[in-house]
Amino acid sequence: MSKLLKKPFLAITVFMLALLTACSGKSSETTGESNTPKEGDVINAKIGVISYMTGPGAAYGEAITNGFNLAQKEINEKGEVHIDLVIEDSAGKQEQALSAAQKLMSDDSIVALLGPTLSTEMNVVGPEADLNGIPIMGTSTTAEGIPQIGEYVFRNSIPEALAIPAAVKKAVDKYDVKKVAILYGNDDVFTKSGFDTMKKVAEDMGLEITTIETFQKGQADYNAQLTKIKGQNPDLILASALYNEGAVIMDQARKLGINVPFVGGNGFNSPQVIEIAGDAANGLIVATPWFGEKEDPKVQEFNSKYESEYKKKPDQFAAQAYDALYLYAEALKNAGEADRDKVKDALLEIKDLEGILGKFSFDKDGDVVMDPTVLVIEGGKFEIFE
Ligand code: 1QQ
Repeated sequence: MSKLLKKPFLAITVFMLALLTACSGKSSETTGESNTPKEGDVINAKIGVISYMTGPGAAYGEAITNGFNLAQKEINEKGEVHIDLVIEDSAGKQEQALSAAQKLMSDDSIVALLGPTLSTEMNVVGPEADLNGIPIMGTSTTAEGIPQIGEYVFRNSIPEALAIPAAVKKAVDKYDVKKVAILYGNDDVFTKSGFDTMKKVAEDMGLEITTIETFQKGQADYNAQLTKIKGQNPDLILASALYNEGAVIMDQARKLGINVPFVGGNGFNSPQVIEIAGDAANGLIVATPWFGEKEDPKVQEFNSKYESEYKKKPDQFAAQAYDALYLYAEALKNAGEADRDKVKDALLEIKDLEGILGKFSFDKDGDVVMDPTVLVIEGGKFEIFE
């Protein structure tokens, strides 16, 4: 449903409640003071964060919370909006993400939520946030259908459906690809969604799919799948995986003598892939809104602040998180107060807000509109793929 349409039943409920209150002769408590903020007032807001901070994918959550913390510091220094962050760990698990979110949304002083990290988690947290009428913004959730969960659900990460076709098309052109093998995790919302897109793109481009292989989270041995793939001699491998499985897959593939390039989705776009797989990561192609080597002064300033604060280079996940907090700060300023509904409406009104990833606007569903850049790992680092 379009986020511009208010839920009609909500309006009816509010009307009925107002009527009941009037009939019972009770009036709601008033302080006699106007709630309208005065010019120059600082808007104080508490924002809840659900992040994958411990467990095998903790590097995603670490980068994400670093991005939030850096943006928070800058925003608070500017003095128009003062943001407090309440951060909860989800450990990448649905149940933990849901209980963290429930704890945060039951606190009326929390105006909005950021996260969770994985689409798998957002699939259970998003509906709950929507039901509770609290805006929630995923900064790394890229599976199909996330913002469509409800009118309060947003994301500032580009969907797999946009990133993967861009990467596959470039790889197919460059390497004159005719045959592809597909490998994906079948127990995760994001890796499954990436697979659906990969299959569709391959079919639309008339490529031969030699085989479709699956794996599960935490799997250590991919030799069975990779041996089968090797026997069919594809020109390119499409792999939909999070970094910890993805890096091991590339390592084992190279050890088996599979030297063709890989195309991965968002999960693969992490420095952790290089850290874990070393030279075996060379030849991995991904599409992303983030390229840290860009000459853009905003990007360079972000890089140097991030590096001096956290002693490492920022990645896509840190950059998306950083921009997301600025989106909320802008929405809070325009809303004029830390009110859940007003912030939700104000997010939709944002047009071309300049971030380090580019200009942000949300479409009617709450998805961002943005062009990805295609990168390849070469010589142990991400470079523009041409
Ligand atoms: C998702 C993703 C992951 C790569 C986030 C870390 O894109 O779960 O949607």
